[in-house]
Amino acid sequence: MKRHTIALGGAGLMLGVSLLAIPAQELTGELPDPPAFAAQSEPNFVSVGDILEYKALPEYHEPDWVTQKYVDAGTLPPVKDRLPKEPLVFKTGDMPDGIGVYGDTLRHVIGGRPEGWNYIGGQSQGWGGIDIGLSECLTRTGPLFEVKADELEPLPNLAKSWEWSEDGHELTMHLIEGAKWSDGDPFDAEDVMFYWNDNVQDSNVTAVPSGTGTPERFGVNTKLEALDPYTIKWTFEEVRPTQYLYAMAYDSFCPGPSHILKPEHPKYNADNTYEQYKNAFPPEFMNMPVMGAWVPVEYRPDDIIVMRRNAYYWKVDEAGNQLPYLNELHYRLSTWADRDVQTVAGSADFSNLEQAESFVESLKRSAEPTAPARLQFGARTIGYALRMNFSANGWGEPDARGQAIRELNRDLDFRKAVSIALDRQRLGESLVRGPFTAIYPGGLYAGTTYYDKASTVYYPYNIDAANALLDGLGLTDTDGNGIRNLAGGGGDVEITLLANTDYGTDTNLAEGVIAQLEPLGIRVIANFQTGTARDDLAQSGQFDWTIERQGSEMVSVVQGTTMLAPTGPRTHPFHKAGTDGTLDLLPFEQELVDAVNAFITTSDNAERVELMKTYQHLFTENVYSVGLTQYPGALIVNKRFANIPAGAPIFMFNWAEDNIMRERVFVPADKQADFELHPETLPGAPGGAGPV
Ligand code: BQZ
Repeated sequence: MKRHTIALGGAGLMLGVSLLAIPAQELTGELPDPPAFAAQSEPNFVSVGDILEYKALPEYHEPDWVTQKYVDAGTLPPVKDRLPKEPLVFKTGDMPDGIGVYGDTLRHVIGGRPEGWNYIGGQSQGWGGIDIGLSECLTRTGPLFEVKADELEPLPNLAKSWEWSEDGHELTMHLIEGAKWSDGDPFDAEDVMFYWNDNVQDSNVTAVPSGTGTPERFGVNTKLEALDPYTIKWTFEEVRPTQYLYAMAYDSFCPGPSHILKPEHPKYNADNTYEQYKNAFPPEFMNMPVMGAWVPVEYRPDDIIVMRRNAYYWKVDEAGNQLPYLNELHYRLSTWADRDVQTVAGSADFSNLEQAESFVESLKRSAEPTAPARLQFGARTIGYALRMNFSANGWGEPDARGQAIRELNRDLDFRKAVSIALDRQRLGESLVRGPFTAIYPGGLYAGTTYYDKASTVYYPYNIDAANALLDGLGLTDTDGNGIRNLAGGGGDVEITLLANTDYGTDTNLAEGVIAQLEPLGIRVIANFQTGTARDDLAQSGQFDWTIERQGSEMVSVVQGTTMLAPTGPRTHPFHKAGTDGTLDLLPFEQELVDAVNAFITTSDNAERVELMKTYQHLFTENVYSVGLTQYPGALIVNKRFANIPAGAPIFMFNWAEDNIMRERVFVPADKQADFELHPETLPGAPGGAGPV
């Protein structure tokens, strides 16, 4: 690997070295291959039908204490009456350790904090698997990591089956029949339509905390209607856009309990504002009705959220045992780095090792024979990029300085200068040395399905050319203070860089970028915010640049596809519509949108491969975002747990909290620990103080 010379100090700028405009092709270079790094285990690839089916079983079972303390006491219906006509049945053949037993607790540690329980109204529960567990969605994609590549399609979930019309414009979906919310209220199309009509379609609501619940996520002018309580029908402009089945999974189509949300929604409650609707169920509100396997029964601020098994959960194993096997979940409210430390030490049970700075210590501790947890690295699916705000027509309402930066962000020579002023090798090594990090030029990740190296344009480190490009843009230091000025005698070039302080990696990379851009003579100012505040600023366009750990769209392409380009006014993470509702796309952005839309509407795989090559070339040649570094994550799980699928990645179509299918994870009887805080209890009534 060619060592980069240390960047010239500001002096390099003072020389006023204004090289002749360098032809674009001389700025490109050969992208180094990522260091060899083999994932430590591979999935056992299966078909969708090998994982689950929906069918009635001759008998059903539940933990003995549920029968004795609740059913026999007449406070809970018998388990067969709490289950749907045809429950979702997990097939034993796909369960690594087979049929499980009831008992024990899965102890998570998380770095987020709950805003409240109105997920579809835009509230975060603190991440780390809480919302993934609560929010069951029409389809499911997390477990697709183990599905054969040529049979890839979202798993059925709340939607148990679907069929396309002859002309491919209509998709009829059949919902599971007879499933109930954790308070016994029936789940049906009313919940689906409340989510679609009064959250996705209502622009006053940020549907789901990541903001992905936008109409265009499901196709422009797409319609959805309920034909009966268990049948819904989608109508698309495109022909057979199977892509949207991925959007019907987490996080963008997970209906909420309409029976308690609707009365708080301003459309049905004239006394409520949208803010009051969003905040109607604060973290203190217990036993929020969920479709997930566990229900929040205890919340202690900055300490813990405790969840107990949902007695109405609508999934079973092939022996008829109602899931989940685990009675209780904990979410210790700490930091993300502490999640790694506690899981490796054995005081917690699960972590996505995703901050490269923790790799060496975690590996060392996990290698000890007495280590309580097993650690397994997967593929390089964690990637960071510097993203620039491309909106010049008002998104985020920038001031004059911010507007000037937006204009610069839209200039390719400016983006190239920033890109080639960064030493990606050093940035990666600043996180962790060894074969982990790889130079990431932006776009789709190396090593993933649709990645094509030949279509990837790489602009290697070249500080002199970077300075020359900025000189060529007229950004010279006219007042001699060592900082370039905006063209035409403007003020200093000052750029704010938004980063998430919940993660050391995010701020470390931000600081590395700030330091490496000093020789360019532009002042980059850290705007470090905690998770929720950062997410809000990023989603509302209040940033110049952000350091971003990217989503699944850069890994799988099929998950979050519409986010790959500004395909709608509110779909793209760093280019949303301005105050007039329009998108001021640059020509290459329109070409990206066209490639993504064509990808969505074709089912011809060869065509899709070619479209993603076009996408990758456009994205990287135009430095749509400035790729920084890419590295693998590792799943750390306490050794007492069984049914952890081989090769489960921490992040691919979704996070590992979904991928490992926690509802069928168990602890063998002879390994069970006594961590339950509310043993032999069930969640109480909605709003109730705690378990009963
Ligand atoms: C995993 C994940 C499960 C969100 C969140 C958090 C938010 C983002 C992102 C990850 C956390 C963990 O990621 O880092 O390992 O457990 O929760 O949801 O970063 O701030 O907004 O997109 O998923």
